[in-house]
Amino acid sequence: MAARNKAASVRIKRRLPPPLVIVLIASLAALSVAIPAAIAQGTTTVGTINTGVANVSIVSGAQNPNNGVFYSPASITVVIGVNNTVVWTNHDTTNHTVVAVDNSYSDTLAPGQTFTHTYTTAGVYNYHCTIHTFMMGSVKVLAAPSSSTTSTSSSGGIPEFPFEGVVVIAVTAVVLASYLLVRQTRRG
Ligand SMILES: [Cu+2]
Repeated sequence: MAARNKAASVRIKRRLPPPLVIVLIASLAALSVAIPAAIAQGTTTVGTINTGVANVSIVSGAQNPNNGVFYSPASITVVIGVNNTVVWTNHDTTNHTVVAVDNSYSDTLAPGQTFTHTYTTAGVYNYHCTIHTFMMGSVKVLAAPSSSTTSTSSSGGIPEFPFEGVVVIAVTAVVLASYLLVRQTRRG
């Protein structure tokens, strides 16, 4: 039994030249790295949207209705994929709130605190301070321009070509190695 197994393994060894096996294993290893990397690259492209920030200050003295300025700027325009995350910072000496008129978000800011909200749908969004009803602001959200989407995906950190190149080389190597393997086996 043991002798027959040994003979079989010798026969297999003779039929699979080591360099060919190494090429095959290396190719498969390259594929196992390149394919998940390529897939990951495809998904990170989506994740790079919504990175920019627009700032709104709750100015010093905003608690006083005669201050004239409360949220500054009171009206801002942001663009999805460019600067659609708005950060409010309370620079006054008392609490203020940022409450959407449609109640989709609300927060109370103590002096020095910030509140962050990311707008994902184009439209005009009015908000106010529920403590000081004379404090009002609005955010106009514009849809992502098609050119900004393109530049975001192409500047996604990792260039596309090397990954595609590795996949093509690895697939070619696997096919070639398999072909040589079959030819070698048939000859033996
Ligand atoms: Cu207020």
